[in-house]
Amino acid sequence: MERTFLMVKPDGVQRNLIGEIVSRFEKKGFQLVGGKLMSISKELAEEHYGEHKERPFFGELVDFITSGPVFAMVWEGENVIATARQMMGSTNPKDAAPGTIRGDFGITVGKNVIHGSDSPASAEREIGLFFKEEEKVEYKKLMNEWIN
Ligand code: DAT
Ligand code: MG
Repeated sequence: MERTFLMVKPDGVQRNLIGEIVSRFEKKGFQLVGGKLMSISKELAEEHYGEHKERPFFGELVDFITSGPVFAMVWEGENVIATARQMMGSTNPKDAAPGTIRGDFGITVGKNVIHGSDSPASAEREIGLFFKEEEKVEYKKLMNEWIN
């Protein structure tokens, strides 16, 4: 079963949006595999956002993501990587459709509430960066028979 890495960013935590965001993925039918409130070190932030190292906003991005606690999560389900990206909305909240997380709760690209892996390769890499094996929980929900 496919897994993705999602993270409520520091703005989302400060604005009390953890519950709202978890609730959207729960109601969709995806399954929570791991979740934790944590602070991100500068080293982890630079590694996580490594693909953006050369971009002009890299410094700001690292400063922002380390500016307060985040809520890191692993979610599981059929096509969860692409579907979660759709539920998040476009990177810049001004282009994100209403009904998406960024469309409903964000205004500027600097503070866009949530991170989500954009491919199977990045999901595997990011889950590995943030979660130890024992922090991911295997369990069955009988409800899944009513979803799939
Ligand atoms: P996403 O988070 O949708 O995967 P991304 O990987 O292209 O987007 O960029 C990572 C984060 O960097 C994004 O969530 C917000 C920030 N960012 C992207 N483009 C930016 C820009 N032009 N100016 C400032 N911040 C930007
Ligand atoms: Mg990205």
